[in-house]
Amino acid sequence: MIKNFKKSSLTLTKEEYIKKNSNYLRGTIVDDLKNEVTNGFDGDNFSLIRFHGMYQQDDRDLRVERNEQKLEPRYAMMLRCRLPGGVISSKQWLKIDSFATNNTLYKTIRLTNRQTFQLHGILKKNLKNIHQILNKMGLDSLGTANDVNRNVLCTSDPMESSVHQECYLWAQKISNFLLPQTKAYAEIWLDHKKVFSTDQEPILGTTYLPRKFKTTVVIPPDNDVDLYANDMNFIAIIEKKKIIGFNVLIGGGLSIVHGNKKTWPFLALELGYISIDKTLSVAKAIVTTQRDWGNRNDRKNAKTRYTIDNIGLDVFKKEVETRANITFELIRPYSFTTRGDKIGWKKDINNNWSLTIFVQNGRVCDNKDQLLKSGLLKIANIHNGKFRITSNQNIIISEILIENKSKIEKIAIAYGLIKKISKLRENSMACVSFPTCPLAMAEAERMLSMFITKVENIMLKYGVEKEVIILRVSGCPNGCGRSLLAEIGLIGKAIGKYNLYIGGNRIGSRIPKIYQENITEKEILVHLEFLIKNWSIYRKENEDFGDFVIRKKIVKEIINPIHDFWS
Ligand code: SRM
Ligand code: SF4
Repeated sequence: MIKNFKKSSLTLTKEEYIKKNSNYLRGTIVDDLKNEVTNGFDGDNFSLIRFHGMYQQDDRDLRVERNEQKLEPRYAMMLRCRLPGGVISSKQWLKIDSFATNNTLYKTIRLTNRQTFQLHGILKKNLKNIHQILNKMGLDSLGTANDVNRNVLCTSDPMESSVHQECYLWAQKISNFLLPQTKAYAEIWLDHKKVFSTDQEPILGTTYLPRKFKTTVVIPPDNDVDLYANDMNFIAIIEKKKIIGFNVLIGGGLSIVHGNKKTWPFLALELGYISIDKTLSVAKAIVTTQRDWGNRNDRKNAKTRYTIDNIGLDVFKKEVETRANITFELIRPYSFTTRGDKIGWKKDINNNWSLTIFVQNGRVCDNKDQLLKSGLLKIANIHNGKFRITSNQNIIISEILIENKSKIEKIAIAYGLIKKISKLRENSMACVSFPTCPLAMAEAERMLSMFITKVENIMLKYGVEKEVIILRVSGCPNGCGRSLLAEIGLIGKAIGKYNLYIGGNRIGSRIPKIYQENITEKEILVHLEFLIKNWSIYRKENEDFGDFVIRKKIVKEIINPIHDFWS
């Protein structure tokens, strides 16, 4: 039954007109690049550059001061690279590091929880330069933002097994297959000759998707990609060490609007199993169904999960079957047991070594405790292998030849890259938030490290300091830090104030429930002390924190988020 199904009508959102009138994402970006009066982009271009992988931002720490001085906000761009599966070579890393150091305001590299990196603080005049550097290295930033399929995730380390390698190849294949076809990117940033008369978007269409769209390719039992938060997921089914097909899940997403009950987080739902040869046609069918049936009248109701709610999963599934000319088979058995990265040394399939390094909040910089940026640079200079960015904002130095192992280990130790840290810290995550994120309501990245130290002290006090708790912080309800898949999740409400959610599970298949609203960090710590103390005393053997608070009915379990999240 199709309920509340609205076809696009006269009340299309402004974004829809921007896309439609953009001439395949060109707008007047070229003119804006020539305008030296402002460091920003004008009107529609502010939105259109996102399709090319950039966001216009300003330093929020400086806003008031610059306003008082009657200066333009400190505009600069953030660029997000497209890096399906998170793989980047040492050579590429060296160039990225050099650009970050010499041409950005913050001089850091930020690993994201979608297996790529962002460079914050690029002045408009330096944008072409970075695109050309990326292009020379075989990289780009096309489609890493706005209403398209974003960077495709896969289970982190392709060198773990041959199946992991296959999985990585699928992430690349799907990313390339769903990429915008417009030549605008090449024309604007790489100075290619204008060829727009030949532009076509057979999959995305002239107005692209109604909203952002996220994809994963996953090898159980690792759920490091947090697949349940994604629009389209391919869970590998393996026979005789080969991927023979995928279970397909759709409709996950985590963002909400505080107090708006028409928004809710949602876990991806099972559509069925497909054999491997059907993968791209099913991906196309899912994306085009969402393209045609997604809500273009209200961006807060436009993601796949709302389309599914509007029309029903069965109708969505039938349409995908028709478009892909397939019938979904029954879901094949699968299960997840882990989500975090395996920090430290590991041997790979070729008997080379890999070293997974914990990166607090994904921020690659030097500070007094750790020279992470300098250390990675030094390693990149002697390392012939690859770096791999994980969905937990960490980095793997992979394919280390045995003769380089001790050299790399020495550097890693000397620069403070290998450190003993608690399981709590190892599994923590925060979004970027201040000072660059325009949507931030409260601190996230800049508060997390100290906050973790305080929670570590509580855990030590009650003798549970060796345990894992998944704790995550997001600076606003968009939930980029995936707080709504954490055992303890904080979501910013205002400066210094957060909503506290508890009761997610360790593997990321349960949404936590609100426990306290709009409280300060000090108040959160009081609540956490009470909860952790009780957990340490009354938990069953090996019972996780999230499971404990549900069993003890401290919060209600969320079974159907549409009904249970706000009730
Ligand atoms: Fe996000 C918007 C950062 C993963 C949900 N996100 C933003 C922006 C671009 C703010 C903006 O629109 O101007 C943030 C840039 C901050 C900055 O200064 O860098 C931002 N999001 C991030 C990153 C860097 C967080 C991180 O610390 O790693 C992640 C980049 C991923 C990538 O490489 O592509 C990031 N964002 C996520 C996730 C988690 C995920 O994808 O696994 C989510 C929740 C899952 C989901 O999509 O439901 C997420 N970001 C959002 C939303 C809410 C979207 C929605 O459905 O309503 C926004 C706002 C929007 O799109 O309107 C947003
Ligand atoms: Fe910005 Fe909010 Fe995303 Fe954090 S959760 S990066 S504050 S949009």
